Amino acid sequence: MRAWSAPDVPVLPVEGPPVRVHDSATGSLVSSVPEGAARLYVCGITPYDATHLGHAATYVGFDLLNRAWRAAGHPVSYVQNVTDVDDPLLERARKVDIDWVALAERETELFRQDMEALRVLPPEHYIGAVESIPLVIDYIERLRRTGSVYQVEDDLYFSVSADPAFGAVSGLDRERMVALFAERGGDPEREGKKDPLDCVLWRGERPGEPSWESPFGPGRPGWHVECTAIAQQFLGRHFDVQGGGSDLVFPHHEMSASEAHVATGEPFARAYTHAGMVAYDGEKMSKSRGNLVFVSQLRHSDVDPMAIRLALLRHHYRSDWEWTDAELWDAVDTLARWRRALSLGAGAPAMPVVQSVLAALAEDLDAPRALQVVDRWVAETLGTEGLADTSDPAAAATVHQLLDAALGLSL
Ligand code: 5CA
Ligand code: ZN
Repeated sequence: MRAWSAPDVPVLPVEGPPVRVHDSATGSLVSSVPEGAARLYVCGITPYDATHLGHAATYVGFDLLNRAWRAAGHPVSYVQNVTDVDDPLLERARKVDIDWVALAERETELFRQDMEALRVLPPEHYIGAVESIPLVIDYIERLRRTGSVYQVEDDLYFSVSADPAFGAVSGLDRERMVALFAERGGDPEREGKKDPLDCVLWRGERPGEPSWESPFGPGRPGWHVECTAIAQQFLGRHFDVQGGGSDLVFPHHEMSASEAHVATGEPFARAYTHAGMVAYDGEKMSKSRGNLVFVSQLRHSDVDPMAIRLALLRHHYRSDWEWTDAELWDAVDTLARWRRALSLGAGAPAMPVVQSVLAALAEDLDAPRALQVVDRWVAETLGTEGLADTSDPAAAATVHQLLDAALGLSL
């Protein structure tokens, strides 16, 4: 499907250092020096409600990776999916009594507008689950040939025991896996399964639900195999980073890694990278809890999208944190101050700022540290009691470019 339009990315005067990102599977920073293009898959939205700040934080986080790779001289091949058919979407459409296709289209469109406003670089391939059904069917056929698929009534299941490496992404013990599986769309209690953790590949047709023809009867794809099939189709057998929020570590990323490992005999992503959870009112912001602040709501209240982006960037992408309105207003004030400094033309030396910001971002996307560097430059440039540093005549132009290219902040 169509993604959204790309913002300009200025070319910086120097190349950034090689990028290191956190890998949940090993718990360490992985040096990603891609050969040729860097390949990134980030799990997309399930479009049944508007983009909230938790989603936005996750996509802005991976946008930093995209930008850091580009700054380091790598072209980036970026793929994102849209889970435009799945249980939560169908449930919501039923509840509010609208057509599920119309709901998915509407919310996907709103997401595009939000991403564009936040200057998130679009994926090169933006792929819906529905349009990928032929791919998913092929993938299930491929898994069937490995003997890792079995049937329970009209549904097909992937046997996690087929993958000797199952568990390697999350590193969780079984008890915890079973609990999370039940919480996050799995069915550990279902009778007839070989292992409670086996996940659905193809869900046979149910009355009142959409379905598509397949060699295994009418039905629709399971969630995990959607991302496995899309990632491998558009990025190849393996790729650099699979990303998403930390709520996707298990079962979602574990299952897609296992399916791919069984299908190809090779590892899936080189690193599994996860953003922290954004909370509001003391709990994880989530559609099911309803404690949401929407990006579109803020935009429609005339909040500068760059202030939203800055407020998100003040938190390291891996940390769990709580959204507060105070931080947003703080970001609004900060932007005004930064704009004042940038309007002066001359300022404190800019090249060390470029180097330090790129270095901070290359080291596991440390945006808070990068922003502190900019804060310091602004303070030196504005000065106190007439002690402003104006020694670099081109400082503002350089910092302007840097903010835009590396942090996605166009001021
Ligand atoms: N469609 C699937 C992925 S294939 C899905 O999880 N969709 S979602 O709409 O529920 O979430 C979209 C992305 O936002 C996921 O990466 C998810 O991990 C992330 N996310 C959801 N809630 C939060 C939150 N409160 N804080 C940070 N990220 C979040
Ligand atoms: Zn996914």
